[in-house]
Amino acid sequence: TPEAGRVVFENVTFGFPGAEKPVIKNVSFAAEPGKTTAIIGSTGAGKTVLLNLALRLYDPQQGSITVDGAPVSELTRDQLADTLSLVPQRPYMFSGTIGSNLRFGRTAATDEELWEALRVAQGEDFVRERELGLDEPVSQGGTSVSGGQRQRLSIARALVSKPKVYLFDDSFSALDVATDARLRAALPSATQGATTIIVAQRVSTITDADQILVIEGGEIVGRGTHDELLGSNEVYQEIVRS
Ligand code: DUT
Ligand code: MG
Repeated sequence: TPEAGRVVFENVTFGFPGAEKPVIKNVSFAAEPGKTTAIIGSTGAGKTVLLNLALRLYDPQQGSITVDGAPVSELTRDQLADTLSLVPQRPYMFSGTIGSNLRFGRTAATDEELWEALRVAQGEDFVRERELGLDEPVSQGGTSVSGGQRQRLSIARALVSKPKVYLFDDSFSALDVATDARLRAALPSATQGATTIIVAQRVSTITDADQILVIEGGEIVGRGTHDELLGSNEVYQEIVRS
C-alpha cells in the first residue's frame, strides 16, 4: 500500500517523568515511504528522543505517532521491531562473531545477504581483511573493532533486517567525509521504497534529503529542502556556517 512505512507525528509533546519542561514540544511531521527525512539541530535539541518516541521507548504525554496508519501505542514490541530499525547513536556489539552481530535475530539471512549489506555500509573491505571474515570473533562492547567500523556494522545490521522504516541516529558522523559520501550514494538503492529518517551533524550528509526538519529546544523551527532552508531559516544558516 502507499501507506507502507509512513511515519506520522501529530502534535507530539513529551517530557521525562519529574522534569519541569517537555523536551519535545508539539512536533508534527510526516516521513514518507521512499523518501529521506533529515533531522538536524544542536546537541540536546531532542533528536534522539524523537527517534526513541517512534520506537516507543517512551510514550508522549500529548499527540499521536502512527506507522502505516496504526498508532505505535497499539503495536507489539515484535511488530515495532519488524517495522522500524534503529541504528543507534552509540552502536553496540554482542559477543559472538561479525556474522552473528549482523544477523542479530535474523537467522535466515544468508552470508551473501550479509556481504551485500556490508558492501552498502562500506564495511566489506575491513571484514574481508579479517582472517575469519564473517566468523571473526567480536567481543561484547566491540573492543576489537573501531568506532567507525562499529558504526558501519550497525548500519549493515539494519540493512540485513530490511525494515520498512530506517532510523539513523547520527550514524555517519564517525565516518570520514569520503566514506560518508560513498555510503549515502549506495543507500538509496539498498533501502528503496523504505522510509528513511536520518539524524545528522554534518549538513553535507543531508543536502539531498527530500525534507529537512530543523529542531531547536524540542521544537521544529524550520522545514524544507536544503536550498529552501538555506534561503529562509536562520537556525539552518547558522548550522551551515558552523
Ligand atoms: N534527556 C533527558 N533524559 C534522557 C535523555 C535525554 O533528560 O534520558 C534530555 C537531554 C536533552 C533532551 O532530553 O535536554 C534531548 O536529548 P536528546 O538526546 O534527544 O538530544 P540530541 O538532540 O539527540 O543531542 P545530541 O546531538 O547530543 O545527540
Ligand atoms: Mg542524540
